[in-house]
Amino acid sequence: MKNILTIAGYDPSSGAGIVRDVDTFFSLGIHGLSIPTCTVIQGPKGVADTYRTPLKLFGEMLNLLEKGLPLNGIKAGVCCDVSYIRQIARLMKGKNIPLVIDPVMTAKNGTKLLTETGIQALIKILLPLATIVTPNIPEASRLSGIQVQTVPDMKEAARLILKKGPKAVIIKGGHIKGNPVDVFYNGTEFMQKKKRRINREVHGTGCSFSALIVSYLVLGYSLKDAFWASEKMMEEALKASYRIDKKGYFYMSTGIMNRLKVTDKLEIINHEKSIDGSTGRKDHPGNKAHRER
Ligand code: PXL
Repeated sequence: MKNILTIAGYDPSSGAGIVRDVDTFFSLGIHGLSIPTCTVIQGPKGVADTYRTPLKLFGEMLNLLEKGLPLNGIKAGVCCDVSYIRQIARLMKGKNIPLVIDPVMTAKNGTKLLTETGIQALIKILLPLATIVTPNIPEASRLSGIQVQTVPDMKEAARLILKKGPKAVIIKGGHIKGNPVDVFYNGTEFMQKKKRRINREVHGTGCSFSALIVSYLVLGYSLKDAFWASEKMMEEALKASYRIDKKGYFYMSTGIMNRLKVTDKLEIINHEKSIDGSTGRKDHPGNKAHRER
């Protein structure tokens, strides 16, 4: 079994952050480990507050993992501040495994999830260690220093971000006008994935996407194939997104996409049970459970 560690925020509604990531890892047959940098108080209507994990606790959880647990990949999401970033860099020392960074800076409603000094540290300390970094448009603008509005801007930003150290950059184009386009760049080649805009607000798409990327890398896919496979999986998962409340954001899960198959299996089991009479067939006169129903 391969192991991937996610270091990100904890969202009790399981829409984003470490729960979303771990769900993604397991759905691809990979064991998921998780360490929260913070707890983000939120539900289907968005973020209300955030509380950082005490640094001592965060460090102890990392130390526990470092003592002998083999890691095949690491994903970093919400990093909060410099001290968490330093510890992630320390964890990467001497490890030749994929590190995917989703450089989350704010929540949908504008709540800050990374400080200004945290952004500087992410650029200086984490980007040089990254296999792939997956900013959205505002994050790409911050990381590159240019105002990104169009696909040519995205390409220019990807070139600038790549110079800061990651092996590849994927800029998610959900914020551009018209239909969204995601841009991949590995230093030699650009790839673009044109997408259709869906008319629902889905929570945790960035987390799922970066968790898919690190999973496919750990499964041996090339950078380009990991990008393409993750895009395809996202398409399916978004189609299957659902509400956990009558109102508010939609949620998604690559794990829950197996739900239909599980339901099918249950139907088969129930059908077989009813044939061999073990749960009370209608035409089994001696079956007490049936008579009492
Ligand atoms: O979608 C950004 C994000 C990532 N991780 C966590 C979050 C959010 C936004 O709310 O709460 C834990």
